[in-house]
Amino acid sequence: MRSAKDFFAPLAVGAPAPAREVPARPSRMIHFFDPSNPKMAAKVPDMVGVADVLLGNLEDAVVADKKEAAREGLVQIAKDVDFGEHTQLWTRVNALDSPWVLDDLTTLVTEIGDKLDVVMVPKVQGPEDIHYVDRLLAQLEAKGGVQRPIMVHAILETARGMANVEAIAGASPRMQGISLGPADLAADRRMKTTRVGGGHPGYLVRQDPTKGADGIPDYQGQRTIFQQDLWHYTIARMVDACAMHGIFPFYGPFGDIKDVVACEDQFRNAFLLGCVGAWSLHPVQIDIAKKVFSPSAEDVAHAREVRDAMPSGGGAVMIDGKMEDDASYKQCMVILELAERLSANDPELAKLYAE
Ligand code: 1VU
Ligand code: MG
Repeated sequence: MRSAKDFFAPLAVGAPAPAREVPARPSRMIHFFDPSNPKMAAKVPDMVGVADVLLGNLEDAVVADKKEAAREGLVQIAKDVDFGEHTQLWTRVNALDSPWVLDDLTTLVTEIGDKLDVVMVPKVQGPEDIHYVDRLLAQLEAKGGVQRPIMVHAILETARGMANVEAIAGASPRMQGISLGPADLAADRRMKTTRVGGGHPGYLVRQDPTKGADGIPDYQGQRTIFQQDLWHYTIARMVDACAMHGIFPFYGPFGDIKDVVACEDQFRNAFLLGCVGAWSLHPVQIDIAKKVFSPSAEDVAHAREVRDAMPSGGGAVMIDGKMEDDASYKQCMVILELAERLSANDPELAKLYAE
């Protein structure tokens, strides 16, 4: 492990100094597009200012004989498009054991390094994977004359990665965040769901049987079932790992594109547990994420009421029959800080949250 005093030293001569704080830019949705798909690529300029993050995906979902076209397509898009102040450009490179990743990183950092905000690394197994990418990025930044450090985002999609999630989150000052990758993680853990994220009707708790007049339980009678959340433990642990290292947790993909209702539910569960955003795989999921990961006007109004009732941030007061104190004040400040950050970029939200 690096000494604490060296943690923020550049890992290559000529590389920019690592960031001391993770840039807290709105990232409610990480919108995936395949840069080798001409229809998707053509839509990118119109998505600037609409999506918080546009991610040129080079890994899974891009077939092997399109890998180079996707890489070159992303270079072209990054050179041609002005992403403005409010939309970040990210990429997801191929896995570290693949034949493509070295060329992905070399080409992207040296050609468009100054336009890339974050590199998403799939199938991260442990801090050693982040250390490898960290050093390589520093060497490439130095080679390409990149002026600001490129951040790193890990996907949590292996059992070993899960077991190492705290070490991954703290592995480098480049760490921007972690996303849950439910499909690869399910496969790696040998879970028996074939869905890309979301719930499963078989993962449930059933109401106890009612007893008949004879006192015998009626096992065949009507019993309510309650579907449970397959991802609760994983998301909660990821959120803790990210919070303890001051980086951002994200829910990943929701594959049932047509089921916008369940997608909203899954995103909201993640939001309530502490995630700042989710992936959008199709344009229809952008607005779902925007809605879910922006606090509601009611929550913002309530948070302001609590803040105003406790100007010193402490004590205990009653508001609408409920006790509020230092701890609920802090919860309210989380909502207000998020609302402020989002509305600084979005005039519609600013209007919605106006006092
Ligand atoms: O109207 P047009 O025909 O010009 O365009 C289509 C389509 O090309 C376009 N579109 C998109 N544009 C930008 N970004 C996108 N992600 C995107 N998806 C579609 O919108 C128009 C309407 O599309 P559609 O409703 O007919 O949808 P398609 O059948 O064309 O595409 C659906 C899929 C799901 C295949 C497509 O959205 C897609 O490939 N999304 C990205 C998938 C991805 O990145 N997967 C990897 C991340 S998930 C993971 O790694 C773990 C599972
Ligand atoms: Mg994956």
